[in-house]
Amino acid sequence: MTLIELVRGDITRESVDAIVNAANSSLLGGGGVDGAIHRRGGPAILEECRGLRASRYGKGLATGKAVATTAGDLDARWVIHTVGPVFSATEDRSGLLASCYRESLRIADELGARTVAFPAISTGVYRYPMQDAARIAVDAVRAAKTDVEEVRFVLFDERAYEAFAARLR
Ligand code: AR6
Repeated sequence: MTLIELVRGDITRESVDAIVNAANSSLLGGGGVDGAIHRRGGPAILEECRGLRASRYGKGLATGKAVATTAGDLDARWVIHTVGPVFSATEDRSGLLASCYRESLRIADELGARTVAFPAISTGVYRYPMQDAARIAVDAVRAAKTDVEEVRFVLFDERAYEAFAARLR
């Protein structure tokens, strides 16, 4: 059984084995939580991401997939980068969003991570509606077969926190 916790705050301040990053397929950084993780984690993360682009992900990391790097100066051992879907009003991309959570936990299992912090993937720049994203996130983690003992959703604002809390109840 995986314990699910909710906290309001900045994911870059969390002490966990792995922090999940809402990245983009370039793996080379961006705004939002991605920018915050690279800023606080320092250049070692970007350096490893560049290496991954050069070796395994020449075309970028596909939507719904995940890959790990060092966490640099963050209080974690790894950052797991995953690429959420851009929200579409005409196409159901919930499966891709669920895949981000599932794949991140699979990578966490490979690493031996027992505590993992997630942001609300795709709910910022990628515009996924918060209530839908919260339902997909909570349900995906609940359904996952994983050795991760604790999943912490780290929600940046009250609206995100309330949406996740409502789904968890
Ligand atoms: N801690 C926790 N949550 C945060 C933080 C933080 N420090 N900063 C923002 N959030 P976003 P996306 C919340 O835009 O929608 C980037 O440019 C934010 O309020 O970071 O998946 C990437 O490079 C929102 O609820 O990610 C991609 O190009 C949630 O994190 C693109 O944005 C996700 O917002 C990915 O877009």
